[in-house]
Amino acid sequence: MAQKLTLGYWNIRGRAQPVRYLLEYLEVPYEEKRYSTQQEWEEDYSKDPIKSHILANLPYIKDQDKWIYESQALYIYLAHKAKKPELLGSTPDEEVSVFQVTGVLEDFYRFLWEIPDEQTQEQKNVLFKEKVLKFVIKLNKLLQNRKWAAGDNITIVDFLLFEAEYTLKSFNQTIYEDQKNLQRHHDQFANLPQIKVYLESDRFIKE
Ligand SMILES: N[C@@H](CCC(=O)N[C@@H](CS)C(=O)NCC(=O)O)C(=O)O
Repeated sequence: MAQKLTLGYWNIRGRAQPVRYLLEYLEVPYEEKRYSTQQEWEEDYSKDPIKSHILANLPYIKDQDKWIYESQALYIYLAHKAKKPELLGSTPDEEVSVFQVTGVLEDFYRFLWEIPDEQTQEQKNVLFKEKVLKFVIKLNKLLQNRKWAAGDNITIVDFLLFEAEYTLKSFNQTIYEDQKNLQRHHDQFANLPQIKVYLESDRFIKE
């Protein structure tokens, strides 16, 4: 049996969540090292081998004696490991689209996380309309003539987009009433057999 790799991250969804979807989708055997406290991470961080890794960070993947850091690099590593390089884009145009949609998602998150937690829901809604909604509309329009985020085929950016859609729904329950293409993408991804099983499992962190 193939040896399990380890995904290291905090005990939250965060930046590791799209990587978790990808691991599940690819059915790569894995286990998680979930850090619950800063102290726990610092303990590993201050010891070899992590101590001597210049790029050490969370999330990471440890695959036998190989350590991979930087979340974007983890997707690339996993796509190749599972011998599915087409997930990075199967044509040059698709590959370009993957990076374009990733860029829009980075903008989306940057402005979403700027909304202060301590605001009232009404203030948050105003800021959301001013700063974030335009990226949501852009993504929704992009999906109008596309099955998946980068075109006809599923690619790594769909894993990121699904997480953004999940986050969005918890922020604004009614968002999909006007953004039907995002809803369709969300449902389509959630119904992938491996993802469906994962979302219903206790491995999935719901909040
Ligand atoms: N560019 C890095 C950013 C990683 C990052 O900011 N990690 C945060 C959690 S999301 C962290 O707590 N890292 C551990 C540390 O800074 O020691 C990536 O994409 O992986």
